[in-house]
Amino acid sequence: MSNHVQHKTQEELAALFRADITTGVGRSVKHESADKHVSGEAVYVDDRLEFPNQLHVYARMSDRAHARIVRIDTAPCYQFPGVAIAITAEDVPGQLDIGPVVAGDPLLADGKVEYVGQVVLAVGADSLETARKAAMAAIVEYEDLEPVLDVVEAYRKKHFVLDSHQHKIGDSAAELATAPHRLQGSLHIGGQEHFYLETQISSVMPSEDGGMLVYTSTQNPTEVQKLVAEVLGVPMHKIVIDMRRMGGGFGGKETQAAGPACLCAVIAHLTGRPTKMRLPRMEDMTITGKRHPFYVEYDVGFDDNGLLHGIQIDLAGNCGYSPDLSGSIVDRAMFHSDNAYFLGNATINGHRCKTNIASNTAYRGFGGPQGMVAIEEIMDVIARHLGKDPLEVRKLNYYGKDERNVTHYHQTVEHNVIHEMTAELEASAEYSKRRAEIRAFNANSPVLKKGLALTPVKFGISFTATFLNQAGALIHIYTDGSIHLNHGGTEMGQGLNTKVAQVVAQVFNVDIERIQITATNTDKVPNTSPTAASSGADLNGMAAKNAAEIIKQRLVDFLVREYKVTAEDVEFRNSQVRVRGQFLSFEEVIQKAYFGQVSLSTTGFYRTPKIYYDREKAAGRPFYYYAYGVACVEVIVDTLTGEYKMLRGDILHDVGDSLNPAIDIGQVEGAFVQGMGWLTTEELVWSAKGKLLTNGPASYKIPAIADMPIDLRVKLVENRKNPEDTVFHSKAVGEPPFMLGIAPWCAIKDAVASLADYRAQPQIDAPATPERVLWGVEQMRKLQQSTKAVAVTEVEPA
Ligand code: MTE
Ligand code: QUE
Ligand code: MOS
Repeated sequence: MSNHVQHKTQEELAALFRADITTGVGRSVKHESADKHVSGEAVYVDDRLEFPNQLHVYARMSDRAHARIVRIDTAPCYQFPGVAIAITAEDVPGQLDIGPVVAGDPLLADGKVEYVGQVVLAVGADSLETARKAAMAAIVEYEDLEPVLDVVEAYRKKHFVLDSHQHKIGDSAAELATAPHRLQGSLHIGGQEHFYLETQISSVMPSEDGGMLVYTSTQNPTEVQKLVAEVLGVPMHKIVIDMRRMGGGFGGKETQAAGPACLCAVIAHLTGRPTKMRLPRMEDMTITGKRHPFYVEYDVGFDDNGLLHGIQIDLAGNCGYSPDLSGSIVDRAMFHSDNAYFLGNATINGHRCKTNIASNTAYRGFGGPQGMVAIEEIMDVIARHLGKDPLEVRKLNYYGKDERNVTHYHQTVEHNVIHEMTAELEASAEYSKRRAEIRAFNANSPVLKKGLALTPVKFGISFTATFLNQAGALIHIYTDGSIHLNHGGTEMGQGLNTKVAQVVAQVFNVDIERIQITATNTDKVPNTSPTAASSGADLNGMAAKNAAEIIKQRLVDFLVREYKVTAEDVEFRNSQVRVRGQFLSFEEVIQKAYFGQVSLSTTGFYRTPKIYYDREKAAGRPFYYYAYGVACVEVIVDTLTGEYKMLRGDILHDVGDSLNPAIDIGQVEGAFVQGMGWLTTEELVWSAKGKLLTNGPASYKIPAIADMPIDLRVKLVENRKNPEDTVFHSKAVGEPPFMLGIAPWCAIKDAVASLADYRAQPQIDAPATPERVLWGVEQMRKLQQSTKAVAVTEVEPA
């Protein structure tokens, strides 16, 4: 078995050893699946070879927002040849509820429906089309109940899915009463459809002893495993989840991939046949939750310079019909209602409003973007009120470095780099010069108006549910020196597998080609946290590093024994190993270690240090560190139609010491555009009866290539390693740059404000669709005729 090791001469090995290092972290290694993505060969769940005798599952959705179910008759379903089964809530063998944190999400409607789209029954048939026809033939009779569809109504009536929560520092009421200026206002922030290219999908194969093998597109394999076990009423060890890659997740597959998986499992259990459920786009958009829309009320006191004295913000998240992850999502909105600003005396209230729409869920930023939009609106409102450049007010209110650096949840902001980053971008984007040019342009252009905005991002990294900050990994080295790598994270396009492989390549100092990335599988690494909160690489990278270091230490110890040298004599480099004066290839070392009876397989583990949060006291250190970014965007607005075009975007983003600059730049660009889409063209519209009308790409407009800024310049901060002991001193990148997309929204309002000589902030709720921009234009034109302020109320000082 030793024959496959190619024997090189000592000179050859030494030359390889001494060559420039070409592997490991910090390099723009291409995405592990890049070639397959481009050629279309990457296998998603729906591309797998299908199991023989498979059933396709289709869900019949409620067409009522709130109703009691009077009768369900599935007999008509069976008239269609090929139908195997039609199930309702009564057919679920185990637990019906699949709520991720607290109960509230029945797998199938249980006597009542609470939104249009709620799954009432499901049919398994030998084709999707037959399953659909049969499901639509079932008889479902309802008795309508009054729905609550308006978040403000739910907020006023305290119609909540979970209790409200408060963050408090200082005395905002006293400061508000005495501040030189005080303004009150409100803002609606829209939701957002995930629009992952691959819709929710699962494929389930019954296995021995009542077990199930589940292929599913999920960010959270362990939770799907737990919920499939619960709906079947079997222990978790009977269920195996396999997840190779998602065609995008963006938070939408953190909890809501479980429904199709559980429906498939129940039908597989009842029929003994393999099952597959793939949601058509319209069904996916109707059944699953989205980013939470928010309604925000604020009361802010400040001085003549625009410095905050006191602030109260009430954040009312529109959670839809059930809690899902809304507890943590509204928390994160509260945690980010400071963005990069020292609030001083602040009271932040978070409310979780219950409405009769789909249950809103995780979406890139996890509530953080909504909190940050609120404070950015407030910065603009203050600037307009005082006739100042919004950037001046923003910079004035930035957290200080050694003072004015305690947040409203009592965490001290350390290693703040927002000042330097803002200064760098202000210079490279020529902010002042372009500000002057834009004012001159606008003065001479009656219809087309330009706007400019520079906005910061400070985003807390770590799950605020502290226990989730843990990860595991598994490494085997086979006798030919090839490495099998597995970890608890999931690949959704963000490049996590590539980064984790780079980490392992770095530890062993071997070529990345030697490392085989494998599907996330609950058999290999158990009890995983969702791949979320941007922490995939931080947590799983560290767990894999731990595993690799354990094996490497065993190899070093072995070589020390075998060659009677010291550990300092052993060096791994370029897939070779030097043992004092002698050179061995990595595979030779592995072979020798195998024959020396050294274990070449191990698990690794990581938990984030330093963090804690006391929810009772609303204080602690929920975040290990913060990631920062700044964006400067210029827009041109047609004030006759409300249409706009982003002319230029300059971005500077902080990823610490990047694990992979190419992937990180891709994340920054993609997140920025996704954030911009949220706040500009992506509008969710429901009918008066609660039916989602924007249920496909024809009516829901995500950004396309032509919506990109004409000139987009993205840079990563250089030579600024994460001061905390993160994986090779990198910083998380997945979510933070999403909030760079606030700059285009502010730039649009800047352009509109020019119509009233920047004396007032137009009330343009998010998303700033062309219609809303036109309303803003109208407000400014009216203001030109009277001096009365627009939507913001000025309160006289006491
Ligand atoms: N990038 C791509 N291409 N596809 C995705 O679905 N999800 C985002 C972000 N970037 C996503 C993405 C979200 S919501 C999160 S939390 C992070 O990736 C998760 O991955 P990470 O923790 O490994 O960065
Ligand atoms: C950011 C996140 C998540 C979060 C907190 C964050 C997240 C998530 C949870 C969560 C909380 C409690 C649970 C649970 C999950 O919290 O994605 O299972 O019991 O799932 O700050 O992204
Ligand atoms: Mo991302 S919203 O934490 O999946």
